[in-house]
Amino acid sequence: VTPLSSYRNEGRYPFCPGCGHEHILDKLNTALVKLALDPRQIVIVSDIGCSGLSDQYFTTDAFHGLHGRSITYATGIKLARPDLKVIVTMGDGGTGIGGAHLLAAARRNIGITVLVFNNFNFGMTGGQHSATTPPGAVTSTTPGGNLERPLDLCATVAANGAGYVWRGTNFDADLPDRIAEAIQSESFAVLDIWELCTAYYLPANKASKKTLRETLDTLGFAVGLIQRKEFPEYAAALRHASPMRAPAVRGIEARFDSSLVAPFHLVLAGSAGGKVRSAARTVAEAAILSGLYAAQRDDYPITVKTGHSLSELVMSPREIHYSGAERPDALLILSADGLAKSKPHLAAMRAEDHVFVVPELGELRTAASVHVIDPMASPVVLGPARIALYAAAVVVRTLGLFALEALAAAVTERGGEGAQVRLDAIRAAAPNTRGSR
Ligand SMILES: Cc1ncc(C[n+]2csc(CCOP(=O)(O)OP(=O)(O)O)c2C)c(N)n1
Ligand code: SF4
Ligand SMILES: [Mg+2]
Repeated sequence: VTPLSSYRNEGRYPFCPGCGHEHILDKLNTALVKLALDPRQIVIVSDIGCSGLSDQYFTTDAFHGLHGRSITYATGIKLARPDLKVIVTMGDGGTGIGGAHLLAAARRNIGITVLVFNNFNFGMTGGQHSATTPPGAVTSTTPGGNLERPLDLCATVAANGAGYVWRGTNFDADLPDRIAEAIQSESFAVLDIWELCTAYYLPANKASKKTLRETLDTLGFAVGLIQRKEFPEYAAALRHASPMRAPAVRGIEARFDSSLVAPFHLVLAGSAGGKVRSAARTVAEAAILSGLYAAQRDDYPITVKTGHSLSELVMSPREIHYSGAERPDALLILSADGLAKSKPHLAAMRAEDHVFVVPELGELRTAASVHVIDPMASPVVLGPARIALYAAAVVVRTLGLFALEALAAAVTERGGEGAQVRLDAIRAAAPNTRGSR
């Protein structure tokens, strides 16, 4: 891989002027440039809050989830792919809300790096005090001055087994080197980086670079490299101790052909209960059986039994490094829920793209060419749960993505209950199929 001069993308940071988050991210970038890692080997897992906005400004992979839970996602990623460098960006609020996860990660010494953007308050929600707010500090929830003792993050994780622990401020010249060191170490690495929220904390407390140091001294909190020890790293230890615990991967061997020469993006959009995701999975497996790479990304509401169900599929003769399909080559819309959810996809489509719809959505307006699929015209009667697979098979056949036999083979190989009904749905999509309804 050619060394990169930056791991930042074109995006401008959204932070308030002077916010310490911006300095830390620039220093993270310097550290990454210094390490010259392949960006595909790096995952930035962001927490929630202003610090949680960080991942989108980098050309690395990323994951963004719930407040205080970033360490859990990062742990999962590291366990699945120990070869990756996993970096968490989280606020002090996240360390309080996700305190138990911080402790668990330290006890396991899981090999991820956590950068704590410690600005002593919940920046994003209006400057409420957090687990690290210094005594006496004025915040929107401690108008008379904070009465709680701040959490000594570093002492806590160090006592509980973290291999690399450092504390300093965003003003420290050696911060890029320490971040690089932490990423390189095969340990749970925590950098508690003190900085200032210029919107809330700084005006209420007249804080500065100098007062950060004074507060550290007054509290007696250790500064600099606090711990560097070689404890066993959890992901490696787990693989060593019980190799069988790695998830079993069912290999799919290619035995059909595909004429695809470029990545093809297919989106299936329908409703909960419509077996949209399983139809997409069958198409993805058939693509792999046809010698292609395939990636599937699903979207459905937390209330899984109601609302939309949407799958974005990428099928490609080349390795896939991005699994989204913002502008589909083909979009299959199976219901009004699917239509509502796929509006942004539809808006991005052009004349050379294809939209497939069920008859009730036939009036749809789009720049792409519209094909109507009528499940009632299928030569075999399709239960509601098989319409998505039938329609997906019609799309595959109409666009000549690969042979319908590959779809049938995907169903047969997976097997299980209902395989015969799924095979019938696929066969019904063949051009000359005759049957009685
Ligand atoms: C479980 C949960 N509780 C509360 C919130 C609301 N919330 C959003 S951002 C935020 C504060 C973030 O503070 P911090 O983690 O310190 O990040 P900062 O904004 O200071 O960078 C809170 C409480 C939430 N999103 N999730
Ligand atoms: S509110 Fe505070 S933490 Fe958020 S961007 Fe503004 S200065 Fe930074
Ligand atoms: Mg904060």
